[in-house]
Amino acid sequence: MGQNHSTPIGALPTENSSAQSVETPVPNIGPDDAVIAVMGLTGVGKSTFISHFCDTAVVGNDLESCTTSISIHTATIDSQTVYLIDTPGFDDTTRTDTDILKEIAVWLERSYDADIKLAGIVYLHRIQDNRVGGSGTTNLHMFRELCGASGLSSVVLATTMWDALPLDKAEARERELTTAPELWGGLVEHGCAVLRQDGGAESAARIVRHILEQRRPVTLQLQEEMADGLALHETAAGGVLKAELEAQQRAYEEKMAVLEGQLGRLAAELAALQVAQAAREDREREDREREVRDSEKRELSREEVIGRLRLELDGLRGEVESTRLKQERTDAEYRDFTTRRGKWDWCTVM
Ligand SMILES: Nc1nc2c(ncn2[C@@H]2O[C@H](COP(=O)(O)OP(=O)(O)OP(=O)(O)O)[C@@H](O)[C@H]2O)c(=O)[nH]1
Ligand SMILES: [Mg+2]
Repeated sequence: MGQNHSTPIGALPTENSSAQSVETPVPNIGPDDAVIAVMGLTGVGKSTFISHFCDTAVVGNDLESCTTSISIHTATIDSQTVYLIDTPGFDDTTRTDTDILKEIAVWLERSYDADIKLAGIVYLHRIQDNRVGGSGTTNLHMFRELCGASGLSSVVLATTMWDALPLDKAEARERELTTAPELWGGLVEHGCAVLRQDGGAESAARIVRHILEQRRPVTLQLQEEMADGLALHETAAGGVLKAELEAQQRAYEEKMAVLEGQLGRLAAELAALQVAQAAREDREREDREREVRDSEKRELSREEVIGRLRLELDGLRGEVESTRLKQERTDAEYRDFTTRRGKWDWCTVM
């Protein structure tokens, strides 16, 4: 493995490639050189795989998709020049699978036009992802259609991250992967080799050598379809993604209908609550008004009582006054009587 360099082709158009110029779509590849594409979901270790041969590959972290456009990395393996094509991973955190397939398809179309044949494809998969669900299944299906039946024999399915699992578990997952028809079983039947990327540069070299030894340059089904003038969405691989998108669209629409139903029910409940709230506020307002009226009434009756009491008091005062007058009169009469009695005493006849 000697002189290495990469040729980024970030300027590649993602649509209608023939209408745009591309700075350096592919290096000057000779008939004895080998071109190997490395594909798979995002984060499976594609750039890491290439970095075992060239220091030009940019490895990402576990959280975000790293490789955003196709780049070509040149390495010399067993005295042979090998061009390793790093591809953006499917199931990207920021781009759709259709967008990524477009980018790969444009590159494949251009290399086909330039009469460059792939020596093979390394399709990487993390061994801990034994359940290839959702986007993984779609990607696998799309990959199968991208290669076509004859292209599959030039594919190595390689599992990465063996250090992330105990060996017995990793081996059990590998068995499940390679035998389940909906996983790799069907691909293996069509001639895909299954190898382990479990030993860094050593196992990576083993995988590349396996492809080089096949000496079976391949034209992929997608390349043939596009050469026949099909648009990407009319190709089998594009059709898989289109069907997936349509299924997703239907699922979204169904979910939307359910959500809209829930929204309608909630809106009706809210309207009923608002009516009840308004009625309660009306009642409370009426209660408050009644209370004010009652208290006014109470105020009134208190004034009446006070007036009555005043009258009674006045009556009593009158009575007291007349009693006092009577008393004074009585006192005066008494005094008068006493005086007169004294006189009478004095006049008593002996
Ligand atoms: N433990 C372990 N980590 C690995 C292995 N291979 C890759 N990684 C780590 O996985 C992360 C993603 O690796 P990349 O090589 O960037 O993955 P990629 O497939 O190129 O990802 P995209 O460019 O986003 O499509 C990095 O942190 C790597 O260090 C492996 O075999 N074992
Ligand atoms: Mg990468």
